[in-house]
Amino acid sequence: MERILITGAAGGIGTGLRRTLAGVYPHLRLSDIQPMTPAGPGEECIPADIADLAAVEALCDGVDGIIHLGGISGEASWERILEANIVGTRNVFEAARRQGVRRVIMATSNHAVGFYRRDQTIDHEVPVRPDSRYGLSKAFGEAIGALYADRHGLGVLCVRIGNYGDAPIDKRRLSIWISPRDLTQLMRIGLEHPDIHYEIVYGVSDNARSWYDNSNAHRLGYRPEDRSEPHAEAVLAAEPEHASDDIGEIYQGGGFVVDPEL
Ligand code: 15L
Repeated sequence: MERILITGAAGGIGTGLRRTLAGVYPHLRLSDIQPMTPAGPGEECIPADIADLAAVEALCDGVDGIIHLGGISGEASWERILEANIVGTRNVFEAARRQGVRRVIMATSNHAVGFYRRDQTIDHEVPVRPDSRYGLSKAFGEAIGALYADRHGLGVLCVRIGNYGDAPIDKRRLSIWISPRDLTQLMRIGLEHPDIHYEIVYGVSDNARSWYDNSNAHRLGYRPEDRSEPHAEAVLAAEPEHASDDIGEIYQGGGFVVDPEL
């Protein structure tokens, strides 16, 4: 793996990966529709809109692997989700195929399965239960990844990312938090593991309150180094009271299960 393309490089995860992947691969090609901080050593910045297939095809020229973070990272109108997350993700896979890219890491989300209840433990084989238009677009990303793996031989790792950050920020995130170094480890597995055809894993640290059976990630060699539990006391002390009929408290997706437009 010499040249890695990161879409959505200006976002929180993209910015973090620029730091933690620096020097790991000889060349990072960074792209976003939003302004990016200037390229450092081993980086190049190419602004692009992933809804533009020709632009994405040009981005994929000479690329060995893609970390696809681009698109909208939360709930939004159908029109915006369709363009950025459905058309954009289709363009990334199609451009990868045309340019002979070997690996694609699809940054999917806990919201692809956010309508599972918090009293359930789910693994990578459960049917998707999206909690939002956003979650549905991530389920689409997982499905198109399967199609391009099975039909065209791309190696695809779908990472259902929980909540990325330096520390868990609330009670729900104690269950789904992932630290920067743990997510970096998963990205490296996706790019470097010799036998990835099509896999789904959960992008979470070693959290005692996890809702996930992440054995598929462990099978691929994932050994998370961080845990949310040392943060639990402080996080829970700061958590506001929830109303007893708060539907977001029942489901893993939290507030995403309630449509803000209805
Ligand atoms: C996500 O998928 C979002 O991209 C992120 O912004 C958070 O909302 C996260 O899920 C979460 O569930 O905390």
